[in-house]
Amino acid sequence: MCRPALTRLLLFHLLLIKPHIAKGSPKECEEDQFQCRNERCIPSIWKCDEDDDCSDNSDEEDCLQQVQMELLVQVDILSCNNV
Ligand SMILES: [Ca+2]
Repeated sequence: MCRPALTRLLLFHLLLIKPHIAKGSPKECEEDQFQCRNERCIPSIWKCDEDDDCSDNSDEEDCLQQVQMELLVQVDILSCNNV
């Protein structure tokens, strides 16, 4: 069965459970910096560059979420095309 609506609902939930992506905590870091989970500050451009700049890999973890969401969209498309 092709259920793209269900997949979109799933994507919506994924966005809801990761609210800190858009929060951009200005606590200690500059505006153009990303704050790691260990409170370290790195330049935003170091985020999602497949290199562990935070030493706890938190600058790369949000990227995995994006990849997962892109995969879900692809599965959505593929499952509809293959029916
Ligand atoms: Ca990085």
